[in-house]
Amino acid sequence: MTNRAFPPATGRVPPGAIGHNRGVVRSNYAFMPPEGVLISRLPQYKDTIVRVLAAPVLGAAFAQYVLEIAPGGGTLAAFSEDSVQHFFYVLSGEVALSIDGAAAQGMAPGGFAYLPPATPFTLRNESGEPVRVLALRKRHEPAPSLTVPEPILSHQDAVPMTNHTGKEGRGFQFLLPYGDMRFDFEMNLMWFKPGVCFPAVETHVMEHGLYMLEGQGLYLLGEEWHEIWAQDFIWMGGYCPQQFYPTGHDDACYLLYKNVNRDVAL
Ligand code: UGY
Ligand code: MN
Repeated sequence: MTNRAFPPATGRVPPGAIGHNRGVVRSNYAFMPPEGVLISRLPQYKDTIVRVLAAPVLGAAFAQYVLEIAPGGGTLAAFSEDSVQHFFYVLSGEVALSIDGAAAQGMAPGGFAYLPPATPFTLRNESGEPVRVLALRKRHEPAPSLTVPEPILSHQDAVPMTNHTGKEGRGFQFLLPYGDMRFDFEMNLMWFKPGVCFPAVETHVMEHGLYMLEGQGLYLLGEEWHEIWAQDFIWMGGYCPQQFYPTGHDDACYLLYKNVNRDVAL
């Protein structure tokens, strides 16, 4: 074999790979099934595959990723960024997070962490199994007389399920302290019984990064409906008309980023 020959085949292209794509990218929203999101790597991580879901090049004012950390992988050294907040949510496996030099603590699936700007952290996979972590970075928007929040390390099981809508079949878990004006974003677990949609199509200034965790449904973005299920990602820019209609037999749940608590920049 010369060095110009094709490497030996390791698999076949699946049917539909040429003409079928559930993914859509528009000026103020994007729908992304996982199979099309190619891998990247980052210099601050070793043995870690990074799948970038949202980035400014898409139109988003934040960045969101899935990190796939192999056993022994993760940050090479403590990492921090001035003015940038980090959020982590464990999708599968167990990861060890150290905040500001403190002893590392294990995070299981459903575990999450918020890090204010300029907070050094390490995120490492010290287990023998691969780990998947949803990560988000957002530039902090300071507001007069408000201090910067403290770090948070917790688990979704410790967060109460609420329902401010009063509508049957809805459930909300606000992973960050709801209504605390020091935070300029929310990360919310949104739960739905099958068939329970929003009371109206929403059109609002806030932006979203949506990662589907459980169940399935139909998502309205602009004027198009998309069938959505676990591991699909949606970016919704400001004023993107949106509605969710959960289908199937099981509850649906997604993790939703939303920028809040700050005035419009003019
Ligand atoms: O709070 C929200 O903006 C939420 N209802 N939007 C959404 O789930 N697309
Ligand atoms: Mn919304």
